[in-house]
Amino acid sequence: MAQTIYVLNGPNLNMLGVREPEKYGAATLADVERLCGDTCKRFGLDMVFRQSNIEGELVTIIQEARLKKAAGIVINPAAYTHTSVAILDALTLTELPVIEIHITNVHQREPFRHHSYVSKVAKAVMAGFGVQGYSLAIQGLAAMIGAKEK
Ligand code: CA2
Repeated sequence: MAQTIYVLNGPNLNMLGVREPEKYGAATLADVERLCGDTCKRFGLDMVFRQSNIEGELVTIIQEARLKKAAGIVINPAAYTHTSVAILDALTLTELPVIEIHITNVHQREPFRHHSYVSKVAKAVMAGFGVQGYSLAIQGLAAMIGAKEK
């Protein structure tokens, strides 16, 4: 049976491609979903792709990933990266491999973006590759969970 990975997106990422294209690029969240789906397909992975603007909803989806026996999580927690102990705790409780991804290089941005709660549990962090980073993050997770390219 195919392994399933969860690709999760935090607040305001539904605005991708609609606002601030100079910072976040022209791709929409639907484009990112397609990119991630194509990458998962290459590795024979099933994908659940979600976005929420609500912290508690993200916690519930993370808990769902564990219940559904997902093989790992790729997450762009957006602003919750820098604020959310609840998301850190939920990710920790899953005991799943977690890859943190950011479209921008957060370390070149405001100091408040330099700290990440999620990094405490992430196996790896991807930042600054634009939306292509999602595909790279999935490829890294695939290697970690032993999914081979078809
Ligand atoms: O670089 C990233 O991927 C971020 O996670 C994006 C977050 C930001 O708070 C993090 O510090 C870094 C912001 C997501 C907001 O997305 C937008 C997309 C288009 C237009 C406006 C916001």
